[in-house]
Amino acid sequence: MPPIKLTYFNLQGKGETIRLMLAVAKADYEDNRLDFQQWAPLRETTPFGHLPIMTVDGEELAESGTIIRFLARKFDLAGDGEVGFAHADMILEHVKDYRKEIIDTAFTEDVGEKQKLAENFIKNFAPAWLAASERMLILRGGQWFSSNREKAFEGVTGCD
Ligand SMILES: N[C@@H](CCC(=O)N[C@@H](CS)C(=O)NCC(=O)O)C(=O)O
Repeated sequence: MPPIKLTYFNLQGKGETIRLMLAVAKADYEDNRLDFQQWAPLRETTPFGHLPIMTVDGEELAESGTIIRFLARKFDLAGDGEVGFAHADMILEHVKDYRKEIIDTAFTEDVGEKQKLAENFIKNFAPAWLAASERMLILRGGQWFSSNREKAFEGVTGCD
């Protein structure tokens, strides 16, 4: 049995960054994808009633940010030193802001409100978010958001 088991839904959502990190690290892991029927009885057994959860050597971890930071440290993807780690972590938090805008828009039911949110996203939020990301990337040398070092990404094309 692989030493790492990731449990999430069969979608990208909050699981995909974790899957990508495990792919980059070439880690042996079980990609346990649940449908909502399978999830219902499991919900109360999880630490915070949410997915993703990840089991590592029998230890159960919850919270996507925690799992991402754990894997970053475990597989040396966290950047160089404390400052390199903080630079990588800044981008994780920045991406969370982006996801939140999209999710809030996608799950808004009122069509007029959804339209307003989508327009604001396209006209204001996304350009500002991208400009800030670009500024940050240039500040760090133009290739990596943290530590400017080559990693073994060859052959990693993402997850299905
Ligand atoms: N703060 C948590 C939130 C996790 C979360 O919202 N998970 C959603 C899927 S993305 C979930 O488990 N939904 C099912 C439910 O709440 O029953 C994290 O970042 O891991």
